Amino acid sequence: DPYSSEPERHPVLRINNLKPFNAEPPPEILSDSFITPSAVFFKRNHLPVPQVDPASYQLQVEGLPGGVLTLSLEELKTRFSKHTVTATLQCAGNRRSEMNKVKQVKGLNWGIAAISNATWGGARLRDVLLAAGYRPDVAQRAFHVQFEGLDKDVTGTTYGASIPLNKAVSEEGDVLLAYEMNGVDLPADHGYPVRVVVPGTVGARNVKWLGKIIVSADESSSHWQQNDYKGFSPGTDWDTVDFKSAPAIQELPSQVSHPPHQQTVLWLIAVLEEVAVKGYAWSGGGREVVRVDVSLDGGNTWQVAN
Ligand code: MTE
Ligand code: MO
Repeated sequence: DPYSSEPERHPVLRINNLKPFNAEPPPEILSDSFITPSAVFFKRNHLPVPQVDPASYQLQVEGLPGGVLTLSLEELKTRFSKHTVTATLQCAGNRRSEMNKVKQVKGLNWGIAAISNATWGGARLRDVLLAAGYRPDVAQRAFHVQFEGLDKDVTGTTYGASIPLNKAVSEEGDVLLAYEMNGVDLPADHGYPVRVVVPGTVGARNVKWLGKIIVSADESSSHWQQNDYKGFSPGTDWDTVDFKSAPAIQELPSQVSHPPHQQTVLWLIAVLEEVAVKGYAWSGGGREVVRVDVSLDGGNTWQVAN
């Protein structure tokens, strides 16, 4: 059983699938604390959790004029300054159970909590690419930065994804090669010892258990970049879908568009005549939430929350 050495998980997690492990916290936890404790942070694995020895761990960086750069964990931690970024991670499938009520779709039946916040600490991808020989003229032939995980399926194929080179090298992009989550080493489920954190970008590109970085003219050829995590018109179905016709999701599109590019999930706690409204608001692409509108009559009238 490739899943025989999976880490222990917090019993409060709501399990969506056991092998591979997929689970979300009870939604109340999200409003109880802005930072989601790592033990209950949602977990989305496509494959068994790999066991990585930190002493022999190597990160390879390929595709730049400097040739292949190989970094140990120690080198990643000491050669590059440590940055911390607080960022929300959301799975593209978050709230699929609501989508399923409108039209049945494939994929894990997530509730509203396949989304969590953490403070991530690590080296900037930008700094590592510069050390590997990135120069602005590279951008004339390479457009993507591919990531390969160390998690493998039975055929040996690893999880992979890519992001645009622009995002990877942007000073405001805040893309991290994170080795810390909420102040301590990454937990096994979240990519120990190193994962990519791409703030504002769909969860799928935040590759865990990072083994290789490839700067390339092409997007990742992985199944999850090419034949999954894409958006289509409602008339499209699985028998006729042409995956090549749609771009890979990067910034996550809103799933409920009131207003566009934002989504708000609220739950109610009624105490006598007073109603406390709790919930979360999220905005993709690293943009801020500008307003939260609340309707208590099914959307006829709205009030702006303070
Ligand atoms: N990275 C690897 N190596 N393997 C994976 O299965 N899943 C991706 C992404 N990175 C995945 C991965 C998906 S779809 C999501 S939503 C996030 O990791 C989930 O990150 P988390 O488990 O830390 O919440
Ligand atoms: Mo995801």
